[in-house]
Amino acid sequence: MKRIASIQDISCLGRCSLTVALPVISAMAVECAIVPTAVLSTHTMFPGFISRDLSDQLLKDFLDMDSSQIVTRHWKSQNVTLDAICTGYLASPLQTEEVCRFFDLLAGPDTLLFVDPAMADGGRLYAGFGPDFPGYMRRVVARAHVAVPNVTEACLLTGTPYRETEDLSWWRDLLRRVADLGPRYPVLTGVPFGPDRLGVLALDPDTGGFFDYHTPRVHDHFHGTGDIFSAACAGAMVRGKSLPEALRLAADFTLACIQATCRDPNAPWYGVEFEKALHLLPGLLEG
Ligand code: PXL
Repeated sequence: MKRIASIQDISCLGRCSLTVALPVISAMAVECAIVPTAVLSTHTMFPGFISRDLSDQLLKDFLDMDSSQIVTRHWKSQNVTLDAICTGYLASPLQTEEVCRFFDLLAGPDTLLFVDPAMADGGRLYAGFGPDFPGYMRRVVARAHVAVPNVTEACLLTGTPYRETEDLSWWRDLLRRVADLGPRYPVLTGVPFGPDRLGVLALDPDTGGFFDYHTPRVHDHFHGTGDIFSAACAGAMVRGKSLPEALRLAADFTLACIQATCRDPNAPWYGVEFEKALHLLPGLLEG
């Protein structure tokens, strides 16, 4: 069985990050090993959330510590092999460096490095991040084989003023600027294609060609959908799908999760009811 290591926080309530990656990746018949970066009472949209940074468990100062206390060193000592390393929400600038060290130590020649620079949405950084954080996240993005910023994150990573526009040439320029940061395959998520469709835009730097895929837009904001998209996309890639196929599958699955969510006024906070759509994943993988 293929194995993905998912490096992101565990928010105890609010369906995002690891509580989404674990079931989605598992439903794709891929093992999901985890490196929790932080434990939060809820995701950061809830007022008053509490957060405990777990950097000590990840890699920090490993030369000074008993190596058995650090996930990365222990895995290395056990010769763990990983088909992909996926990163999401990182709790501090230090963790962006730790993740790069994790890549150095645990990525083999065929390990897919999949980076979702989960730090912002709707034109704003998530609560708790200072304005310098995108500069740190840029270094993780530079290492990625596949990087999937949403449009806000792409603007912050590239120092581009945030805009809401349906001008595709503007999004293509933004994506080229993300490519300049160094990821092999940059992908923009949450791109509007006209007033009623939303989708992804990817660039193949080898050919300069663009790929896009879009689905009907649900005019509402749901939390955690980016994490669902990333987990499904990475899962599909380790199951042998090409990047365009994986992007299509992930977009279709994310839409199915949104559509499965009742018109519940709490849905934006508690995330989408992806549990109702997990059964679709095996069929999407066969399609
Ligand atoms: O869904 C992205 C995400 C992940 N983790 C935490 C978050 C968010 C978005 O707000 O707060 C802790």
